[in-house]
Amino acid sequence: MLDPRKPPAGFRPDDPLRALGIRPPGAGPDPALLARIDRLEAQLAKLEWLLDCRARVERQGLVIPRLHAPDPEVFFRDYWVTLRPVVLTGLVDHWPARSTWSLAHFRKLGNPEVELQWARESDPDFEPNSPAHRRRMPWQEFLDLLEADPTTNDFYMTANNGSVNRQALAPLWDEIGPLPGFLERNRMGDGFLWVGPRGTITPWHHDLTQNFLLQIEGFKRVTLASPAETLRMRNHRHCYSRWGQDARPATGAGAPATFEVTIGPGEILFIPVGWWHHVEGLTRTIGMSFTNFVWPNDFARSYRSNRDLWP
Ligand SMILES: O=C(O)CCC(=O)C(=O)O
Repeated sequence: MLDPRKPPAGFRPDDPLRALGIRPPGAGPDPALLARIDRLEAQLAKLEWLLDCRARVERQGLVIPRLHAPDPEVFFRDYWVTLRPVVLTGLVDHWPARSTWSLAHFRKLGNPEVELQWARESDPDFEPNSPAHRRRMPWQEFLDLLEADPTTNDFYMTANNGSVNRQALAPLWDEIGPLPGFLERNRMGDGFLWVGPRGTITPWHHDLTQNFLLQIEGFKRVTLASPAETLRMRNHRHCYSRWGQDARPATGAGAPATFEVTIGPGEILFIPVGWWHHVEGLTRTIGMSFTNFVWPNDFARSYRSNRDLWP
């Protein structure tokens, strides 16, 4: 019979601590834990080495070409599966939006309530904090702001406002597409609208999908850095970088190699998944982005790093 007042045979005073995985005082670090940390370090060093080999080769001469009206198969073979950025021209000239979209055309949509990003200049972390910067306003008021032609990063209609604006501005989606062989025709409604004044900045980040960034009006300068540069991108949290709003963040050994392209009306930049990018509006801009490719693009589902990463 077990006597509850006496310990069972073989009982050691530190047994409850062991059961909780706690080492008794004075026992020193757990050798199993040390071995695990050592293995993790070696695994991380292996991944770092593989990335660095890629970065070193890319620095020898990667270029971001411009390609006119390629066949989807050529784009797939040379860019989609090789994860190389490219500027595509001549693919969307047949879209009604290319000839109709302008502030004057937008005025004809009435005065629905739209959503934009607002008061960005007072917050250096406006992009990670984007939910707090949402603001609703009448469409015509937003167009007034754009027509005044300021140079500012304080307001911008972005993908973060997508769900509200897709409904509010639904007729615009009748004026885009199709892009057969590249984008799924029945999912063009998933596209995101980007409309802003000269001076908008989208700070350094990478997407969790492959992405087409399309310009309808105006010009954007996009600075890109390969995923192989991630260890130089100061990736402190989720998909963001401490290089933030600075397109040319550093020089010297710690600096990532960057590539600069400017896209204008009718041009599409293919931004492969994981490629870092920083985007600046050089003029007033109207654009869209798309992720509804005919090829599988659901990389976000397996992403596990939406949190703090490096200090
Ligand atoms: O056009 C912009 O300002 C940013 C676009 C972008 O970063 C994206 O589509 O991921």
